[in-house]
Amino acid sequence: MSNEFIQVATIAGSDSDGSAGAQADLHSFFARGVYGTSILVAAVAGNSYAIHDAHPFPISFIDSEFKALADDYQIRAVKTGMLANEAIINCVANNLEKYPFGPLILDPVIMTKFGDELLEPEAYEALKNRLVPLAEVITPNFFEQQKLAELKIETDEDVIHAARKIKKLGAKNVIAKGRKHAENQTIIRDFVILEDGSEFWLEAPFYPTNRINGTGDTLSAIITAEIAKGENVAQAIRIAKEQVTQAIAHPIAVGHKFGPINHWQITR
Ligand code: PXL
Repeated sequence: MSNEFIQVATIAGSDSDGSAGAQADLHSFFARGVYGTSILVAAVAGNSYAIHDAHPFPISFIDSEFKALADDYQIRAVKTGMLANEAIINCVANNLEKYPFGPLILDPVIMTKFGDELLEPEAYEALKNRLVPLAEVITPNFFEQQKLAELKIETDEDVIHAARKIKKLGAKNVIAKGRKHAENQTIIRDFVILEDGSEFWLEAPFYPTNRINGTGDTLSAIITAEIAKGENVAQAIRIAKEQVTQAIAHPIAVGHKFGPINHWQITR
């Protein structure tokens, strides 16, 4: 009786302006009708201009957060966001190996699309060796594809090559998120490889707006919610992509520069 309502967790940093990180994840979980918990591993002082400061939390405290949830709640799927450093990655991997939190949706946050670093370079190996092999789904952006696959990406063929390399690192399903790279571009394409080896491009219109903070966080959070509800991975990815597109298509006026996407557009 006590844990029938579907529960999920985000393991992430707090973003003070609410546009990304744990805050965006919790908005997304709420919007898709699942109960969201949050294991915070760091806090960021950010606004729509930039990230101005960041502090990782103590490992013993992160362990306590895992234990508190594991002792009482039944987490059916879990996602990660900003993990800041190697010690936190190892702590998260240890706890995910210890507690049954369900499938892991790994948003391998290394750098934001605006170029802010959210993971120390010394931690890349731990990310690859400890967390990628645990991932049911991994959602690298352009920078993260280059770092994880250790290659420079210029063409569609490079994206395909990188995604295949990342799958070989042990992630079951890969979404290599696309980016805008040409002035006249009207479509953004993500490349997907599913566990069974099937591959496809997922397309969405490009909207010329600065209000795109939290796009990747929201995509991976919605995938987490849908997988917790029992959707298959391919359908979870399609739902997430559609919902995020709506949240970008109808911007809200918050902040002066790179504002948040609109989570009120995410429907159940
Ligand atoms: O969107 C990436 C991201 C993740 N987590 C935190 C952030 C950001 C971007 O600003 O602040 C805490």
